[in-house]
Amino acid sequence: MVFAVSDPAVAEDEPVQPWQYDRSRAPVAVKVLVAGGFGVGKTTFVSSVSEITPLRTEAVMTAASLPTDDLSATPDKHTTTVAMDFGRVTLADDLVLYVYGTPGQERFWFMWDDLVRGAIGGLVLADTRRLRDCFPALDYFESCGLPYAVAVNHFEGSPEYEEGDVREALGIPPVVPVVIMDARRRDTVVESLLALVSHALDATPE
Ligand SMILES: Nc1nc2c(ncn2[C@@H]2O[C@H](COP(=O)(O)OP(=O)(O)O)[C@@H](O)[C@H]2O)c(=O)[nH]1
Ligand SMILES: [Mg+2]
Repeated sequence: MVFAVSDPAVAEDEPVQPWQYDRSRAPVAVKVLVAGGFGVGKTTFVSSVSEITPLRTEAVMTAASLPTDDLSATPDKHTTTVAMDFGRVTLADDLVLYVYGTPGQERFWFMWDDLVRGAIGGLVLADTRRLRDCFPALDYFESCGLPYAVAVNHFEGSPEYEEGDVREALGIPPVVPVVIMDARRRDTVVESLLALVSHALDATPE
């Protein structure tokens, strides 16, 4: 993080003291949420993009969750997020994002009311094989009036739909961005976050 030194008389090799920081030039930090159904790629998304070692709260899934957690689309998944994922990404010199991945399963949704506090927007991840799994996240963001965008995470072997098809299937209004991305590829993850942030800024009253 770069803070400008306000006093030009300070020699470059002298350590910067707290009272010399020009806080008006410090980057703005904003919080965004990444939501969506179980196994849609939220933890992968946060890990791909974070500049810091992401905080994860993964717990190993046991036979006890078999009746409730549908693993048919993600057979290699052995852990699940029980609280949140957390990462940080610098989108521009003056903009830092704190990215919070929500837990996917219904039994952990009570966490969302805490996670949403102070967020400027939410990104809803969608898997085209299980589109209906993102309805709870869409409903939640709509009900609390939080600006959101939809990011389709394409898994190999899943049908490849155009943005317009996904928009229609989910009933997403034209003003809401819908992007196609791959949660494992940082460049596409950054593009989705940029789409969300610019939409959230447009939606924020002056
Ligand atoms: N093929 C493929 N696998 C993915 C992709 N994104 C995530 N995965 C895998 O899908 C599984 C579930 O991902 P995870 O990030 O844990 O989902 P979460 O439950 O939403 O946090 C993991 O085994 C990931 O490695 C993707 O874009 N393509
Ligand atoms: Mg997870």
